[in-house]
Amino acid sequence: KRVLIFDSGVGGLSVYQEIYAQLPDVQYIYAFDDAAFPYGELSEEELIARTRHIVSRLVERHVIDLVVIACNTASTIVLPTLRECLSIPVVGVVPAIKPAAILSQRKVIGLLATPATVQREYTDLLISQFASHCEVLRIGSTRLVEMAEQKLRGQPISITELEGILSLWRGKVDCVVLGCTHFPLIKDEIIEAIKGDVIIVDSGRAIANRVKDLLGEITRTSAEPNLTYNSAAGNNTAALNKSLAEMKLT
Ligand code: DGN
Repeated sequence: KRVLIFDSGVGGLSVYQEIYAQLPDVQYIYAFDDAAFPYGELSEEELIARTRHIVSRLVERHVIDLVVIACNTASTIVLPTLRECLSIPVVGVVPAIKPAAILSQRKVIGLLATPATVQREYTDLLISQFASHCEVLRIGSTRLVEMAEQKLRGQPISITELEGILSLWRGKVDCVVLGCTHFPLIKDEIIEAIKGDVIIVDSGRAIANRVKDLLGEITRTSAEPNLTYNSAAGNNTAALNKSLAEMKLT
């Protein structure tokens, strides 16, 4: 079986790690559109057109059983279009508002995502459906996405800068939703910057469970390279490759 995992950058690797932990024998293609990174800055029209174009081209060229859109920014807007034009299952990643609303004692949740995701109608819907009894303090940050990319490329990231970005939450939230797939990559730093007891939730494990269930329903097997990178740019490639090797992605 072969799964395509797609994001605008390296964030989808956090989702890949969770899926791989459950399904080590599956073949993976990891594709990231860093020519248009960061997706949080694109208009909805651009994002839909770009994602549809790239993903459908990849599905045409490779034998793929299932697609994971490992990007909240894209998933909260492109899933209906993609499901319409592809004949294989498409799994999306959206902010884990529902578990956070259950886990939060104080009923004050922090949502950390891209500027686009925090403003999406889909996010409003998730909140009104699952967390209407909670206060949700949203922080949309492209800088944080860049910091996650920096970390994976072996560059240091500043906890002081993180503290500044997250200052809205100080002493308020007891549960934080990582609503961007880049953020589990800097989870330790986020915890350090929040200073205080918080539960951190992301969607990785739930996505892995969903992929496992769906793949179980497919019977075809195939034999191709284990992991392929499709990248338009390559700054600090050596450091990035080292991080990928550490994550067992090579
Ligand atoms: N990793 C993407 C997400 O989950 O929303 C965001 C990446 C970006 O381009 N900003």
